[in-house]
Amino acid sequence: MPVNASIEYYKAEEKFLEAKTREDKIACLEEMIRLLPKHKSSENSLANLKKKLAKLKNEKPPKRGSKPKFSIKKEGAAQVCIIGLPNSGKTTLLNELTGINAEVADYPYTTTVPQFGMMKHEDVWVQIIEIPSTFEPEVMSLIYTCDLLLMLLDSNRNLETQKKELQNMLSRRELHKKILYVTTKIKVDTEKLKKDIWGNLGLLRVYTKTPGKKAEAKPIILKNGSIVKDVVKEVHKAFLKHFRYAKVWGKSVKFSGAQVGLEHVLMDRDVVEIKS
Ligand SMILES: Nc1nc2c(ncn2[C@@H]2O[C@H](COP(=O)(O)OP(=O)(O)OP(=O)(O)O)[C@@H](O)[C@H]2O)c(=O)[nH]1
Ligand SMILES: [Mg+2]
Repeated sequence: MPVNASIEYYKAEEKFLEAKTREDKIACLEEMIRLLPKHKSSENSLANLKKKLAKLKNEKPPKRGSKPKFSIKKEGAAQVCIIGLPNSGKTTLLNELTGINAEVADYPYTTTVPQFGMMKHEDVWVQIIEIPSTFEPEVMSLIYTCDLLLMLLDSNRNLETQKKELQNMLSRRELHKKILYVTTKIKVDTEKLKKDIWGNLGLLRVYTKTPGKKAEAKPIILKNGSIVKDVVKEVHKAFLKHFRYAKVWGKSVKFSGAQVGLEHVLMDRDVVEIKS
């Protein structure tokens, strides 16, 4: 944020934030550079604006019909997309959640290509993707296949307006996804957020076990509401025919090692031993 900038400067910035085409963005940036107070404390802002301008000017105007599609291979238990207005703290949060080191800067449209990394929560990995705030169709297409949206709301701006704008943008594209709202630029408890992300994915972990041995360390990931039958199918479909009963340890049973049938509903972190 430049020091002592004029109202005109902020108006130009606002226009820049709303600019849709490369040409408009270039024009707005040039205007912002012109209007920026030229003193020592705004040197950084000036350098950032110039960098951004150079980047835009170097970009070839996109050819019609030849836009690259982004496709990111799904990895881990689920895929979560981060969306928010430009400069709302998306990359900062992505870096915090996944430990990657994607570029963060105090100007909008720093991220123009989806950035992604893996978040570890307890013993599961979840893929997190930053959707660039250009909202071009080829980046928005990533949202169709993701499992959850993290919608970032910048606490320095009006929360309701941002929410509306983002929600409208999604519904215009017929993107109806489960949304977890996160307010940024205030202290965010990352561990709690990781827990909330996992909780909102609607998944559960089940550890299989063979008699006399410890449960497997790596969980099988299933949808909430899954039953013993789903675990058996996951382990080996052929076991279904020979299934007799299962022993379960964990939250879904009243006592450890309770005997249950194929229709028994499991809960997160249950241990299951299949008897056939
Ligand atoms: N004080 C503070 N600043 C933050 C926080 N999160 C982000 N910022 C700052 O906000 C600016 C933008 O952060 P980014 O993470 O690059 O935001 P972004 O949404 O990825 O931005 P674009 O990719 O350009 O759309 C940077 O100067 C960050 O340092 C936060 O929690 N607290
Ligand atoms: Mg970014």
